Amino acid sequence: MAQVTEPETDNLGETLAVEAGGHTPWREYFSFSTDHKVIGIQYLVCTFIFYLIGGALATAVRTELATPDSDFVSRELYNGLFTIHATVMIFLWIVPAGTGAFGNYLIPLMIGARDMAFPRLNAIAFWLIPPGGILLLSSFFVGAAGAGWTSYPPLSTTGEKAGEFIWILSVLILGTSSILGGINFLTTILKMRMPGMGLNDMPLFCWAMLAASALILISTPVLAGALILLAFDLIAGTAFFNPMGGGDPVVYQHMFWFYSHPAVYIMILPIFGMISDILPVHARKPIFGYQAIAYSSMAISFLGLIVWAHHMFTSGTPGWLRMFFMVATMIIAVPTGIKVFSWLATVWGGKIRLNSAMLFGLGFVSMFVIGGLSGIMIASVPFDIHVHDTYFIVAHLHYVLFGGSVFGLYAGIYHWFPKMTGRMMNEFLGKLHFVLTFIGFNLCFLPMHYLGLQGMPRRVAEYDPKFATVNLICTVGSYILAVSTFPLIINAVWSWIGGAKASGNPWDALTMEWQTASPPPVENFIGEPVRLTGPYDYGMGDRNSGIPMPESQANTPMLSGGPTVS
Ligand code: HEM
Ligand SMILES: [Cu+2]
Repeated sequence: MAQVTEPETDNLGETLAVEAGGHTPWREYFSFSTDHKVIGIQYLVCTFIFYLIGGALATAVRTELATPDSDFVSRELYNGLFTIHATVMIFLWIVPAGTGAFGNYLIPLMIGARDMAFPRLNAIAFWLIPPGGILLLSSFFVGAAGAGWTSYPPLSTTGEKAGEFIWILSVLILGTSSILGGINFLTTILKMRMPGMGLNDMPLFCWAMLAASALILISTPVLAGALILLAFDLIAGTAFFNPMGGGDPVVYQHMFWFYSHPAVYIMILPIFGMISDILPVHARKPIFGYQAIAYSSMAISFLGLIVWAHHMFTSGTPGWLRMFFMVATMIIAVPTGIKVFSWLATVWGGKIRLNSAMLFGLGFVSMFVIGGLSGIMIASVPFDIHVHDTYFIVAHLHYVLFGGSVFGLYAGIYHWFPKMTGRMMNEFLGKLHFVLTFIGFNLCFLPMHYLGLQGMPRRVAEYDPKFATVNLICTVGSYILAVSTFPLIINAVWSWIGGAKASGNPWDALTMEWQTASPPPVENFIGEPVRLTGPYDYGMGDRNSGIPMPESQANTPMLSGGPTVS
């Protein structure tokens, strides 16, 4: 359990909270703790380690692609590398880091609760991750699965059987973890809010987690079903997906994408929520369009469930059905656009603090817009048929998953690090991290749009020499991207040990997690948490100053209704 640290006196208003708050001893992070804050940090550190492994695999993939010949690794190993790279990045980094790490750490604090609704279930959900991940990586020793992270039959059922089976098992374990987490978030948000906090008084991150959790509960079991049937086909000789025995491989694709399209929103919705909470703080302005952002999360969640077959335009889907999925997919641009314009209106004219958190937040918005635009392009059937299975798709998915998700996760790390550790991060290293990431990322993935339009296929270890120069540029970009993680790692370790002490509320933010000590005491708040303002009432005291209410006003509870949108 957390220990009491030396009392601090530098922050007058907080002495009480700081005295009772405390730093968690190291061994606590290696124990089966049920404290949501410990579990959140366990998730963050553990998934970050997997991210580094996934990144190393990506670097190997790009090294192979630096030249047109297959000279760095064998073709089989290449298939294993990009398959495990993609699986690690999705199931062991973005999904668990967005939901498990930030969801766990922030949700109870933001709604004024003492912990998650089911603390032990929470610990179980986390402790499925390390074994699931290690199992997945161990598949390299038996010949890793090489059918891509989609694992379509018949390729997946006729290739490397042991590796494929391990892949199925580990994804099932990781999916189970995600479902257990989803149940917990849904219950916590709906049942554990502090007295007087309605749904419309919650920070937008909570709304986003509500939408993401609903998606997890509806769609992940379908993936589990598909994988179990696939496992039977693989090892027991059944023919659910094998036409020779009366099965249909396209059924697998339907089941797979019924999960995996929503999975994109399971990854991105928590990030949307984080950005909606980060931008107003560092722009010193109320969020623009609170309700529009909140409800657009729900709309995205619903629409996300009915568009899966846009991944199957070339799978013999009949024309009339393709029209439905094309239109439904394009409609998702509406709620997404609402969010983007609300963010722009939020920062517009604000007193912007261009610190690392804000740089990554703004970087997220711009990179995500590029990914969104190429998304609308490939939603259109004729264009998709043209670029299907080319590098255009690889470019698009990385703009969404790296530009959209990883930039947002980075913003979240810089923003909430002081809360989690009680220490400030170094701004110089943070900015260096941003610049390297931004350059490396765009150098690596922007040219892939061109490669795709020119017809370079994805998932190949060798390619036409006419693509050599552009591929070399991409590979250089990927090395810069790999280097870019060092300033972050150095910064995080160094700041955690010896960074400047953070006050309870170093950013002058208004959401509940900043109204307690950094790091928060064991049960989050000393006494009953009190909500003094809405989550985004910046500048209510003096509209022109762009700073939150003066201390005198902040102590008088002044807001009982929803957040003010002005
Ligand atoms: C969190 C970040 C990332 C995610 C979620 C991610 C996800 C994916 C996914 C899903 C694929 C599969 C595409 C397919 O099946 O054809 C893939 C492939 C690939 N990734 Fe990543 N990736 C990430 C980061 C990176 C980075 C940093 C690099 C480069 C350094 C990279 C390089 C590649 C390459 C070159 C392929 C193509 C493999 C091929 O088609 O042969 N990825 N990635
Ligand atoms: Cu999709």
